[in-house]
Amino acid sequence: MLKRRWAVAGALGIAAVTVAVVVAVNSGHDTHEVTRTVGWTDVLPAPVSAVASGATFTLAEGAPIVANSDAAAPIGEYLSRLLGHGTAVRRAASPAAGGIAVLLDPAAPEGPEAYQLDVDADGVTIRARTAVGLFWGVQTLRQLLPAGGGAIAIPGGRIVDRPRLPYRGVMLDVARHFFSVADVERLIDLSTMYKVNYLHLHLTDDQGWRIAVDNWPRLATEGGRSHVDGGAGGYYTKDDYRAIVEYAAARFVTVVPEVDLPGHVNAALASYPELNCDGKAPAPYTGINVGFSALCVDDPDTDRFLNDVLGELAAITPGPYLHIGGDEATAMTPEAYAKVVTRAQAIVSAHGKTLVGWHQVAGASLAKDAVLEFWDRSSYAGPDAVNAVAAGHKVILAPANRAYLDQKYDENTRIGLSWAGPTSVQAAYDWDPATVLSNVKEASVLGVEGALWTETVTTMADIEYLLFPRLAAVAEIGWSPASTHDWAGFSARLGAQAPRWTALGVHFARTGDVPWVAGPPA
Ligand code: TNX
Repeated sequence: MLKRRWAVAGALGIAAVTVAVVVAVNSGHDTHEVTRTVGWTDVLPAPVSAVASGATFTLAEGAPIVANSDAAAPIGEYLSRLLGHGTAVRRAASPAAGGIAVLLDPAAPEGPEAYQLDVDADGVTIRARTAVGLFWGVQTLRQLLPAGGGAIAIPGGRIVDRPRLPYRGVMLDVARHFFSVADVERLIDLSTMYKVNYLHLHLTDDQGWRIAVDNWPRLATEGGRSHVDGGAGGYYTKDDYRAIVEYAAARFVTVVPEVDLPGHVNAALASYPELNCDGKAPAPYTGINVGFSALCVDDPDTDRFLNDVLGELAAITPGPYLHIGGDEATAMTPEAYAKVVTRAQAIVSAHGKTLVGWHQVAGASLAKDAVLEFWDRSSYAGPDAVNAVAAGHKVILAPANRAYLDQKYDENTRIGLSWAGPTSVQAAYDWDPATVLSNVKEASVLGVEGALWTETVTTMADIEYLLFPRLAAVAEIGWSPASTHDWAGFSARLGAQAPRWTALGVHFARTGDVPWVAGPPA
């Protein structure tokens, strides 16, 4: 009972609540907690428009959930599971009194991911032209419910919403340390709360190869055996990978697999002597240096390797993108680099996929649809990238000083690197995709990505600690209109997530710069 009351007071605040400020110490941070009403203005990412009506809807335990089509029904089921109702989803063309309706509606707001959420005294209606729009509407509704569930008053009004940018990504490096399918699934669940719609898996690097390749089995069985600082490593079988792809797809998340080429390949070189120019396999690598390994360019084995690896990955990846890495290949000449990337591009295209590469790939000859992922700290991506953007290539922005979420929050953070940071929550939030690069306008920006490299990250709790709250900042940058940009407003919205994260057992960083809302008690 106490737990429920806290959930209500913390997440919705039915009764008038006084503001209490508690100073606590958490993982070296001085944090302050506030007790206040959470509701309509706390939706994160900030919606395009949200108008409160003053009405109130009371959602009863077991209230009916209605869906109007085959495509809407799974979203109704998803909502039903979230509410813990155990109620079967009913098929009906219009809202049921006292319930929640998820309706595919061609007259709903325009846009591939847009939705409208209405709450009035009789119930809740989410309308969208697409299933994904309904799914995002459900994520918004979740934020109007208490962290703990149960019969509750939902404030009335209307939200009309659509994303600013089509690509809002999170990257997980499973090469420096390996993470289980269950960990990846939990990351998907936590990320979709903030309307993240791409999961970029950095599957291979010097320290480990994490995806099974039938024609080159030792890549996984040998190359997957190490990680940073030694340890057992691990890899995904094709069935594991398919399970992740399927779990993601059911939540409207597209997996972008990355095989990092032509540098960052020590794990591959260590597994197959024939991939090395001198025919000798190097030892496995467990340090954290970069830039020392390279594929042997003119070797036919390298060609066979590229064909098989990219071909097999394309075959198990329903999404449009294959990421081929392309960063920090400093152990080879620019000519050799361009040759391998150009070859990889041809293979990716032959399999009907769109290439994504770290922005250095702009030095190779790319297909028209290839996407550059910008990662540097600078506000200029270099002449090759400038030309590529001028020629029409789109860019995903992962500026290291903003969106590399492996960086420490401050000097006291117990894990994390610091070459591009430290990156406070405010630093992860205070940037604009339209102006971060002097030479790239918003029309060329496909989206944004929060990248979690895992040299210092070994557990799911570590993942959560570095991504939350900062992933929510990057997600809002990608979703919300520029006009909503405001640190004070954002940090208040962010503080309102604390009871939800606590209820979900998320090991988030209670940084000192955010007014974290109290409850529910742990
Ligand atoms: C840079 S930038 C890397 C990764 C490291 C990361 C650590 C880029 C595409 N590569 O290899 O893990 O920094 O912050």
